[in-house]
Parts: sequence; C-alpha cells; structure tokens
Amino acid sequence: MNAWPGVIEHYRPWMRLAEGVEPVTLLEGNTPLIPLPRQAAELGASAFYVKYEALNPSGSFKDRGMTAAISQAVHDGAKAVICASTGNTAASAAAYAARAGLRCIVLVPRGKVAAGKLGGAIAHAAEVIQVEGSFDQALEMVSTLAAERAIALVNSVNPFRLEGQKTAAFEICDALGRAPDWLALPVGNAGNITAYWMGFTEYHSRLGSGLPRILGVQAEGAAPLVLGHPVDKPETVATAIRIGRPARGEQALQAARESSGRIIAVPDEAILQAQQALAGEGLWVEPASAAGLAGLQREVAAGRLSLAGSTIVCVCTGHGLKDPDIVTTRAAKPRVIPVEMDSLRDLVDR
Ligand code: AN7
Repeated sequence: MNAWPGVIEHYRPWMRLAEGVEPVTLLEGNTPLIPLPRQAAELGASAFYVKYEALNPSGSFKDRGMTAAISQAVHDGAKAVICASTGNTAASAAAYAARAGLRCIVLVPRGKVAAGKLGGAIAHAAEVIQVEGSFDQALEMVSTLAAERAIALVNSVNPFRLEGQKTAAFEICDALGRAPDWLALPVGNAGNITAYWMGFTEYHSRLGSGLPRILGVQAEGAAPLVLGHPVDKPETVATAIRIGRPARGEQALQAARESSGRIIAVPDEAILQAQQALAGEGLWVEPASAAGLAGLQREVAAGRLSLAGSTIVCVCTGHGLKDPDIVTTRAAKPRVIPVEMDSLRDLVDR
C-alpha cells in the first residue's frame, strides 16, 4: 500500500521536529489544488487554482499545524493542551487531542463561533469555555495559564504549528512544479501567512522552486495589519478572522514585504460575494476562506493588480459546512409542498 501517510511522515526531513517524535495523525494534508478556469478568465490570469484545505480531517487547514503541535506535545510529555480559538483551531485541537488521548481545553469568544466548529470541539469532548470577550483576550488568558501550568499551548504562537502548516506551500510547489506567481489567503492571527512564506522560502532555497508574491486579506472590520494598529473590537461576518491583535502580525507584514506582495482589507459584502462565486464553482467554503478571492477581485477591479500570464493560487482554509447559518439565513427558505404531483409541477414549470 502506498497511501498518503499524513504531513509529518511525508515531509519529515523538511520539518523541525524533535528526533523520535511519533506522529499523531489523522492523515491530514494532500489536499487538492483545484483549477477554476472561469475565475482565471475573470481575473485575467492564465491559471487560477484553489488549494482546498476544507478537505482536511476536521475541515480546515489547522490540522496540518495541529498534527505537528500535538505530536511534539506528546513527545514532550504533555498530558493536556489548551488554545484560544475563533473555532477551527478548537475543533482541530480537540480532534488531535482525542486521537492522542490528551485533555483538551479551548477558550472561545462567547456567541461568535460558527456552529460546525463549536460542534466539532464538543464532539471530540474538549472542555469548551466561552469567554465574554474577544479572541485576542482569550489568547492572552490561555498564554498566561500555559506559562503557569504543565499545559501545552497549541495556538500558532507554538512554532510547531508553523512547521506543520508550511507543508501546504510544499504541496503547492510539488503539484505545480514551481511556486505560483501569487498566493492569496485570509489573515487572522497571521500564523498561516507566516507558515506559507516560511514554506515557500525553504523550498526555494533547497529546490529553486521560485517564490510567490503574497496577498494577505483581512476583513475591513478586523484589519489591524492594514490600519497599522490593533483593533479592540473587531467585527466581521467572517468570524474565523475576527481578530484584532494578530500574534504573528509582524511576521505577516514581513512576508508581504519580502515577497513584494501586500496585505489588504475587503468589506464583508465582498467576502460573501466571493463565497457565492466559489459556491457557483462547486466549492463551498466558509466566509473567511473566500477572503483571498475577494481580495484578488478587488485589486484587479481597482487596477492595482494585473495578472496577465500569471498562475494564481487562492487558499480556501475552511469548509462551508463549518458555518451553514451564514448561507441559510441569507437565502430564501426552501419551498414546502404537500405530497402532490401538481404542486411539484407548478414549482418546476413556473
Ligand atoms: C477558516 O481557529 O484563528 O491568520 O482560532 O479559521 O493563521 O489565524 C482561525 C483562523 C483563516 C486565519 N481561515 O488564519 C482559530 C483561528 C480560517 C480560519 C484563518 C482562520 P491565521
């Protein structure tokens, strides 16, 4: 059997993990790079791909980082892990902690976590604590507690998270045979953009795979890296990136600078429209995941970005199933009919 073994087994020589770390894996990674020729045409690019991270075991890219962080935590003798989360980190930590038999504690901003994410954390029996505050405040609390207790912090301030997440950049280079010209992705706590840039630069220095320009995209109501200062009360429909003090903000700005890219902000409405555009291609992603495409569309429409001849990869970080309420509450309710053929014919023929 030559099956995919998960990101640690596949990319171990490229990852800085302690020697002898046993992978705690759910066979994450190896996600598809899906070509969307209609979007390429609309953006004026020669090729456009979605790196569909929704197809990881817990439904988001966090699993790549979590396999590394949890494996290392077990190696280091941890019995419990903790994180703050807008939802996906919590669901992923809960899944991998369950796999490893660890206690898992997650702090989430009360009332601001999408149903599919909270459900995941609860399903895997994590101890879910709702904080009457923001993600940023919850992250401060778990950081303080992790420093006091023998509990491993598995937010992306944990360097092993980045070691895992950078493998997505490797997969993209492996699939394309080189780096794309642009990589667009949402930016919240800024771990992922940091990990991608790390991955691309490491692959390039060893394999000469080239480097992409990075377009990081925040929501306008939660855009500290665009404004240049923290946002105390971040607000956006894309609750995954409702973050006002990104822990790796400096590194995100560095990734944008070094790659000759940029970090921009888009309004919620643009995010929801991009989500609809992706759904129209058969890809249902959660709102935050559509930010990358929204950012590309906005820059192209404003004449700030010309993609002629370019290969673009847009990272779709989490599944639409995570946050079904966003689409069901905005759309018309499905029609109800009695069990009568005429009612059905009426609706279909009209
Ligand atoms: C779907 O789960 O921060 O910039 O606590 O869930 O690395 O934070 C989630 C972030 C993008 C932003 N897309 O990534 C959490 C959390 C989705 C996300 C991001 C998140 P980072």
